[in-house]
Amino acid sequence: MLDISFVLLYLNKDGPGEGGTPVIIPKKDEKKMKEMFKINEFNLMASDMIALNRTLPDVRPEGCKNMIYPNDLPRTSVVIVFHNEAWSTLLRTVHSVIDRSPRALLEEIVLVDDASQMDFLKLPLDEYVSKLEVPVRVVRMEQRSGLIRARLKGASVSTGQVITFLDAHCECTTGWLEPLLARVGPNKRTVVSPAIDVISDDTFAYAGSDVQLGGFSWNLHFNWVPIPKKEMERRKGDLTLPFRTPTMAGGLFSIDRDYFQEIGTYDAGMDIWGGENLEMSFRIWQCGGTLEIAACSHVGHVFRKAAPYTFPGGRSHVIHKNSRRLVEVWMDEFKDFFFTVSPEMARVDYGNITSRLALRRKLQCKPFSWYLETVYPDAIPRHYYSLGEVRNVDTDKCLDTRGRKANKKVGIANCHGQGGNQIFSYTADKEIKTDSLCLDVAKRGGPVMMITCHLEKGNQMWDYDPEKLSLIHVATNQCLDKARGKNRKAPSMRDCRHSYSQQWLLHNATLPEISL
Ligand code: LR7
Ligand code: MN
Repeated sequence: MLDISFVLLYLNKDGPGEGGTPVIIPKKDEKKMKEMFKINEFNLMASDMIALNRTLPDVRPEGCKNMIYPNDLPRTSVVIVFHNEAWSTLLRTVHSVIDRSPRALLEEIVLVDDASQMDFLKLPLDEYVSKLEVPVRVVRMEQRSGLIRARLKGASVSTGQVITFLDAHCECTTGWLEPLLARVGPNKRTVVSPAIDVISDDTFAYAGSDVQLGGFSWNLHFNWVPIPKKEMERRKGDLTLPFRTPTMAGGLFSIDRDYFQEIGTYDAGMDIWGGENLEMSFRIWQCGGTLEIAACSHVGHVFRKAAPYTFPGGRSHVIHKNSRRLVEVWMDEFKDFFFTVSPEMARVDYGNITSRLALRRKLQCKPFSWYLETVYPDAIPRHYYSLGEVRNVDTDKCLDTRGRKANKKVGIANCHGQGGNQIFSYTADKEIKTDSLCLDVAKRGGPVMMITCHLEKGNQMWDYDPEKLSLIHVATNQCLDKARGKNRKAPSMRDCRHSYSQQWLLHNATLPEISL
């Protein structure tokens, strides 16, 4: 790992990946490349070829580049937790922090090794960082603890007035730190994330991206959502202002040290990975804080398609447990909604949450209904006629998203009772909605597409007749029908005949007061 080529590459400004350009691996090395990819679930061979201090493009909005910041910004500790991270990505994160942060603002870097197994992350790491010009401390978890408890450890040994968390495969660009500290400094209850750019897991190319906000899906995973009109208007065209965001991705943010304590740090009962980002987002908003994205701060992150590490206890168990804890503590009467979508979550053993409930009482936090009304109105339908599977009377099969995203046909599959892809809501706005997608028919005879809900009725408006059990698409005046002809895996649209094949059972009609 520490061979001489690293040192040479470190000096080569025309080298691979400079300026954020993609690294192309020669054909002859492809086999080796694929082998190495499995170690971290990113192109380790490419990463290892790139200098630890490579140059990057300046992707900030124009107005950010000449911004003047106050000279009394608070100092920050940067806390980076890792488990079995690659040398090159970890150290490139560290170098990008050191090279692109004003020395006066950087208290220290704290690396928390969450019981990694690779030898190069032991003594060689200690030795390497001891020679850097900024104090870098390495602390080690005695046993695999997960990123949540590792961050708690890092925070507890750090000393800066602000704590800035980063994932272990990031690259900070010019001017990344000042916009974060400039928000947290004067507003102790404001927690700020940078705009997160994409470092390709295949080529390590750096791609600047426009700001998107944080949201969450019905199964309680973080997702990106477009900026709503209201937030755009509040900014009056100024692209340099920070955005308020309903949630944060979780890995990259700055928080005032005292506020981190006051607001209840993290839920230490959460394991390994997942849920802590949404938990902290709800907690901040519901308990009187503000969550923002600083549009002038750009940090890249290697987005991976899979986790390279183990989840002791099983991935799905861990994630359901963490999610269940946040649902129980923060979501009040809305928890049933999430249990319908993820029945497994409703069955998982989630441990003791007494101290988190006590925290919520102590801080006198607002209800989840307030969050949904004020912060994130589009998260889930607050009024709906039904939520659950949509089952065809003739075939006994269910509507199913088949895991497909926007602008694809909705499918049909055997009903499985496991929630997820078979959960649809017939809403008070007369949409058949699954997550942020609505069933949409553009012409007579179909197809039935899943399109981002637009709340403008039109092609997304359906009448349900609870006696005839028919779902009538208003614009075409046709009925949703079973799969027919060549296409056995998608529902069809036919003139209404009220046959069994056009009858659909909507489940879990929880709000009968909504008249049809
Ligand atoms: O057991 C573990 N111990 C750890 O120390 C598991 C992970 N980790 C470390 C890991 O080495 C990494 O540095 O924790 C960090 C985050 O793990 P990743 O990189 O595997 O997670 P991710 O980038 O896929 O996931 C996002 O969601 C997580 C939910 O728990 C965390 O909040 C991550 O920090 C978060 N990453 C980001 O927000 C970066 C932007 C990605 C997006 C969207
Ligand atoms: Mn990550």
